[in-house]
Amino acid sequence: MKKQLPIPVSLAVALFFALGSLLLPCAAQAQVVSKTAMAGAYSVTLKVLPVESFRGPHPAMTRDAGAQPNFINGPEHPNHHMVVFVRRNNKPVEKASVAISYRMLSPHRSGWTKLPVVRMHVTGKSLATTHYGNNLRLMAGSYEARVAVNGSRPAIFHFSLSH
Ligand SMILES: [Cu+2]
Repeated sequence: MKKQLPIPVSLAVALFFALGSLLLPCAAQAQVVSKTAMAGAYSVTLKVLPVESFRGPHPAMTRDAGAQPNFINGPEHPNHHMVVFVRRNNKPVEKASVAISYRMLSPHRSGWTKLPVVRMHVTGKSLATTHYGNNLRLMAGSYEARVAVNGSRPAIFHFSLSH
């Protein structure tokens, strides 16, 4: 019987690269918003990241206080992790009362939504990684977010998501 291995292998390699080039733009778009603004005396860095896990064998996030997380596969089907890192005098603030609200500006304007704010840190890291926010579902569009810390004047952010 004739050996036909070389052709299927080269086909598989070609397919691998063809699929890879299809998947690559998606991976490159694992889009991250990171913006910093002042809320009174506090420096606030807003990040909008891919959704994060709070439970399961290797949760990325450890909840310390505040609201309950919107779990992956929960009723909201969250697709993003919107959080703020708070600093004062260039030091992370590990305990603060943080209020986050947001609205879509386009493609259509929505009312303000309050994000239930979880205080969390990165699992396995120190409390210096403390941040505040939650998983949530956001569609593509442009948004405004307001973040107040310990009753400060809010920091105001604008950001866009392509997916
Ligand atoms: Cu987090």
